Amino acid sequence: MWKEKRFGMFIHWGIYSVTGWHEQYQMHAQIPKEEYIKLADKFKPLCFNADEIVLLAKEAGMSYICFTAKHHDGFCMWDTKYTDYNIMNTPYKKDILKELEQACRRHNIGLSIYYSLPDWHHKNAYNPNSTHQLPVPNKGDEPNMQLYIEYVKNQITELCTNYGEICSLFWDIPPNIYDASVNQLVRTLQPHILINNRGYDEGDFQTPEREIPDGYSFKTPTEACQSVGVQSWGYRKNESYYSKRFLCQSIDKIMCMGGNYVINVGPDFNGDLPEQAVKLIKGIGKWYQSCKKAFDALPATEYISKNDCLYTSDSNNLYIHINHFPVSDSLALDPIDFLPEHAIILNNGEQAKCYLESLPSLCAEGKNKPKEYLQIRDLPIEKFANEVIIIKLSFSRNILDYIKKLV
Ligand code: JFZ
Repeated sequence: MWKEKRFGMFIHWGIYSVTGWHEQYQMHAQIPKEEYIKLADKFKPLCFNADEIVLLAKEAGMSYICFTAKHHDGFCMWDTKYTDYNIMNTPYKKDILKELEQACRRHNIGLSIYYSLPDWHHKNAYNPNSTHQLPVPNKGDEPNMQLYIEYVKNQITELCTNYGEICSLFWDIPPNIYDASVNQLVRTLQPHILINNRGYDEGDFQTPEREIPDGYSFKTPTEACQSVGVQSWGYRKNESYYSKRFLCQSIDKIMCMGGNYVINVGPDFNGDLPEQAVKLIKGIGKWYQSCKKAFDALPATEYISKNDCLYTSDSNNLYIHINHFPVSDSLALDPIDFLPEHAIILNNGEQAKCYLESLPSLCAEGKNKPKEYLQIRDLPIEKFANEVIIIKLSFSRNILDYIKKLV
């Protein structure tokens, strides 16, 4: 189940989108709580169309979305009975989580929920042992972790009861308090759920963020997350966007290591996604869809660290990922000394041109006679300068076993 859900869409959306600055506006701009809550009276995203967003994810080859039910500001994007500070008390007056959930069911997309443990609104939530806290508690706050955990449990019970099957739970910001009863509750309500490691215990999977880790493969189940925006996860009016090439490289690296990946977008105050975000998701999606099979294969870079490329493999197939900046239009694939039966550039489905060639660069000053190795030439590096080129080579035997014997 986890292995199949490779690629997802993270959605950061809350009343902070009205400011168009950052999802942590309240804390960074030091807005007093009484002021900040007025954003709720302005939240009326009439252009929001859950189907449109879910279909965008689906067209990009994603199999789930992860939605911020509650971010650090404490505002709840669902119909909760445990606080009035929720979506039903805005001019919009509709349960946005419900709308997304129904769209997910219509289009067969999984639903995952993000829930922030820092809460800048709830009077018991201030936690000096954690990060992402207000510099000082709000006036009148009564910090009390026991009472706050009760609140979290009540809300999580709603989220795990009223919205059908939840594929994963993304706690945010470790509270540095150990309390296994919280995830136990989640698991009784949602027996198939997977829980990340940012909650009250270690959970099921790790969540590296905005980072491209070293190594060949992850040793624990991993879901990496990354936003299309450099500055913010929530809607930002003057956002700087990552390049398509950078995002493709990041997705490629994480997936070659066997991880899942969620890429984030932030709808604006009208409920629309920024044009550049949509363009990026569509571009990345097209690339991902054509290259998908390379990610269903297993990590193999460890066995063939040649040419700076990344590798994945399933029995007779070897996928070569030109994840680095392509300095030339050819690839020497020594020690492979025979031709594949098929060679396809997944990006456009065209044949890759394979030759057996002796290469001067592989000769050691007349010590060895030139031997012939597999060489791929004329790669479309200009055409796909904004993506990672992935080549599928199909052989008549198990290619990893063979290579392991050669080296
Ligand atoms: C958190 C939030 O503060 C942020 O607004 C966003 O929601 C993001 C997905 O998660 O930010 C983090 C959380 C963890 C790390 C860094 C930023 N971390 O583990 O390095």
